[in-house]
Amino acid sequence: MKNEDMKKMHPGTASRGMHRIVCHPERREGSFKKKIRILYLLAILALCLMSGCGEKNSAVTEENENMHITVGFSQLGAESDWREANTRSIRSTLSRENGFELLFDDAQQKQDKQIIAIRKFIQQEVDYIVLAPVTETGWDAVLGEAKDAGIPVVIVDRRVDVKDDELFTAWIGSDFAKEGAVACEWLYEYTKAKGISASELRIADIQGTLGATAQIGRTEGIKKGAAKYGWKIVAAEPADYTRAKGREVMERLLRTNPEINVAYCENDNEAIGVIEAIEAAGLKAGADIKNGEILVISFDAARSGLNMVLEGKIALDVECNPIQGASVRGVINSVNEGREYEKYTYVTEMAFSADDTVQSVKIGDEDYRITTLTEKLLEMREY
Ligand code: GZL
Repeated sequence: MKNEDMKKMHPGTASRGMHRIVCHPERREGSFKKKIRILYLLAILALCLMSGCGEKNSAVTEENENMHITVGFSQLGAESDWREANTRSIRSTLSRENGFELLFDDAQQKQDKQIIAIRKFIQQEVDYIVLAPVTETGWDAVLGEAKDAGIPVVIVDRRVDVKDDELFTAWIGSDFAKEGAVACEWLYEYTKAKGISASELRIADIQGTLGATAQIGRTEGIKKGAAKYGWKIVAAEPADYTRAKGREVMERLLRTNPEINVAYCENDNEAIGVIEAIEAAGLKAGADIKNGEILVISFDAARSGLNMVLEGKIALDVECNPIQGASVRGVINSVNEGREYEKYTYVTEMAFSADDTVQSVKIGDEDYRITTLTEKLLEMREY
């Protein structure tokens, strides 16, 4: 091709002789162009591959999505430190990284909202439902609907009282009657060691949400203790596990029953409200009943309650363990893979006291250890 012609083809090209092996601009241009074209083609190919892979990726993502186990979690509320720790435990365990897609609903302590949430999960065709029921009764119909839809239901924390226990797949939670018994056996041993006779005790039972398994078990505990040891329960009122209600109920009871010397609070948030009421009345929360202090017993052993134990304002805090996520995940994975699993799983729990007067109590044949709380122990706790 003539030089002039080549110029026309490739403006800006020049040749410096046809025999030297140089990288002619036009050839460079041609090869440059070719390289660009090749790069361009490679880029397109890569894009196709990418998009193809993208499709594949999206297919894989799609497949991954499909591999995620979808779980609808109906949590009863956010009324206490315990409840928030329970929610954190389950939400952090049923995570996307662990292969779950979690739909969460907070029912603000209303059963009808929980029933609506469960029906919504059924419509969304989730793979599993986790239910933390606000009270024991009223679940037969909606659990029947979940069963008819082929959706296994895992109950956490409180129990459901249903005609057919095949309406739920498994339950994970605490032995609330035992929690109540531990508190009462400690109260008996403690007052005996301090020379306080049973007939001197005037107990206010600040109850949890009426009809909740925790309330039923803990209230049963103090009733049995009173009958067994001759204590007098001068008042029993629900405070819905909240600090505000605990304070309101105790302020009223101190006015109507000034002889109260034991406050049996069915969770830490109530106990903190009760202590506020005691102090607002110019009284003192402590264990020295003989000198007019009001001995406070609590449940949950959340950090907020244990801080009060360290301050000597709560004499005994019986743990109720909210860390249930791993057990829930275990049951769901077992069901998913057709493996054996326990229908009922009890979480492990302890009891913490402000001093070492009582180091263990007898619960049936068991020597149940009472742990004297220290700063160090508190630092090590998860919630
Ligand atoms: C107990 C749980 C109770 C806690 C409260 O398992 O149901 O509900 O004791 C919570 O703190 O509100």
